[in-house]
Amino acid sequence: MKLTFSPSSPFARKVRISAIELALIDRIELVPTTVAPTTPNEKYADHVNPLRKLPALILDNGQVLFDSTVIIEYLDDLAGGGKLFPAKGPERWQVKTENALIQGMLDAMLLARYEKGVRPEALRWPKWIDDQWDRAWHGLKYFEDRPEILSRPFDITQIGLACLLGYADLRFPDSQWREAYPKLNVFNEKMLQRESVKISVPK
Ligand SMILES: N[C@@H](CCC(=O)N[C@@H](CS)C(=O)NCC(=O)O)C(=O)O
Repeated sequence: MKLTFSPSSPFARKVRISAIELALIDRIELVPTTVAPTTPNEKYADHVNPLRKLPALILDNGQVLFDSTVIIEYLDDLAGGGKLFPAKGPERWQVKTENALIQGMLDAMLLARYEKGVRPEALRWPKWIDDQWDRAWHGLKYFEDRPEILSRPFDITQIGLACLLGYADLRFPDSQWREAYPKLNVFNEKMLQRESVKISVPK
């Protein structure tokens, strides 16, 4: 299998950590890929993902899976199922909801980052950047207020949160999330002790 990948992408990092934790990483070739708003990679759009986003997983039979959540559910199935996403019951829907929240927070952070880093300076709208960041900030509060999520056995929510906090450090180094959310700080330090999380910190 091939995974379109960039070391700074929190979505690709989620897949990489999941693959390591599920002992599937040796079956996946990481393919460095460049995609960015306003510079269309037409080949990628035509042959991999029409949305021009990474990661995408190209299976050995040529089938292409995206987005990161679909890929991780696929890998979880391949590893026997119920490992990173609970297989059934209320826990399954709770974890899927938490994953949707983290996906939305990451989308908001990426939009804020693109607005700051890609859009020409004269066209930037600070209020819109603040609004996107505010969504991520409230998402962090959701997890700070629910320490039972942070202390559960390792799952997709915890992988997603570790990737999100790593992305905050990379792209929003002045956000002071550690001061505002001390339980998330303790959680993050614990996550960084796992090999899969430690070796994938974005630089
Ligand atoms: N929902 C997607 C989001 C993926 C995504 O936004 N990836 C970013 C990289 S971190 C991307 O490819 N951006 C390029 C663009 O939006 O043009 C997923 O979970 O895989």
